[in-house]
Amino acid sequence: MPRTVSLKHADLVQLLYHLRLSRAFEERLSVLHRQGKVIGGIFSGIGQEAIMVGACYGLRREDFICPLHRDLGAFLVKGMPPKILMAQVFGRRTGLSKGKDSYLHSGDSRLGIVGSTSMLGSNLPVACGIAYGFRLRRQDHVAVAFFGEGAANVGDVHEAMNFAAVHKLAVVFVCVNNLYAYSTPFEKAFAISGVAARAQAYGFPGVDVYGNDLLRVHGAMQDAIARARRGEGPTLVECKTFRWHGHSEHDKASYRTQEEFLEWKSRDPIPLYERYLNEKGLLTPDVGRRLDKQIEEEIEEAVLFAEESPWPEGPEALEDIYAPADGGADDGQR
Ligand SMILES: Cc1ncc(C[n+]2csc(CCOP(=O)(O)OP(=O)(O)O)c2C)c(N)n1
Repeated sequence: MPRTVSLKHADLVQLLYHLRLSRAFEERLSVLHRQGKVIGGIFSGIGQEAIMVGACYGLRREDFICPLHRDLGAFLVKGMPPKILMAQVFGRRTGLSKGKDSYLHSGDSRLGIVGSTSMLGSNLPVACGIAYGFRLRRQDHVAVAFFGEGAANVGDVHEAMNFAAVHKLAVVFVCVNNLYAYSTPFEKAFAISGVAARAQAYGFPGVDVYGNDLLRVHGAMQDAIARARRGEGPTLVECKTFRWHGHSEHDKASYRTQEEFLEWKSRDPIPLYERYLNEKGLLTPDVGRRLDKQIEEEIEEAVLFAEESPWPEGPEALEDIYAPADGGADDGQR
């Protein structure tokens, strides 16, 4: 059971801002995708926001996150400006990869964000490498790697967990268990009831939290992060949740029942957290309106910025492919 989180009132409200920003950003993306304005696929994390916000809120700039395809909220909480992220999905030159790809395959080393490859699970060994670097430089920063329960059965994941355990690396492995890997239900891919139980076999703690409860996720993550900073090694935090949309926006998710979908929709992480804030008297109508207005403006500005941004020129595809040979300035984006 995670310890009780003690956060200042301003932080508690800021957490709601991040939940609502992630939701609003992804809802807008869904519409933009249907309008044909977005390049490539969109892998919506709507319904899972409490995990990204709870895990990343409070991380240092120097800490690194290694998110996967559904973890857009993590980019925003780690400090990625919405307009840069929007330009990325529009495939524009002002986006993260300057138009080389779309969606979440790019990161920004200045913000501590590593873009993912398409190979599920390949981000976990990368997180181990980053944490090993922290060890060599005697820094108490942490690396947080996200993966789905589908990715959990890939060999890279096992290798990374074993390596992190043996070397007591400052890594937190966050398994976003949304019960389906594309159309494969959890019970068709696992003979156990959860992924967290595996941690014991590697030799570090595994924690199972309800992923729609922001404060529970944040509490479990704060414990795991503190342990990592103390040099005591990795933790596996499994967060059970459900994705509301299909695997990607073209997928109608007909492999799930309507009852299951409605049941999980009624467990929306945002009203759950809002009820908590209300009970504490922190979510007055004024605060709610101010947050909504701010988010609406930020998203409008982001869409406008993306739409007005230039497309990349062909030869630019060959720029920024390798690290500068002279060790010179690196703008951090890949
Ligand atoms: C190694 C590997 N195997 C298969 C795929 C194809 N693939 C992409 S996403 C996906 C489902 C992933 O499910 P999960 O890891 O649970 O994450 P979720 O999409 O549910 O967030 C699959 C099978 C891939 N990209 N990489």
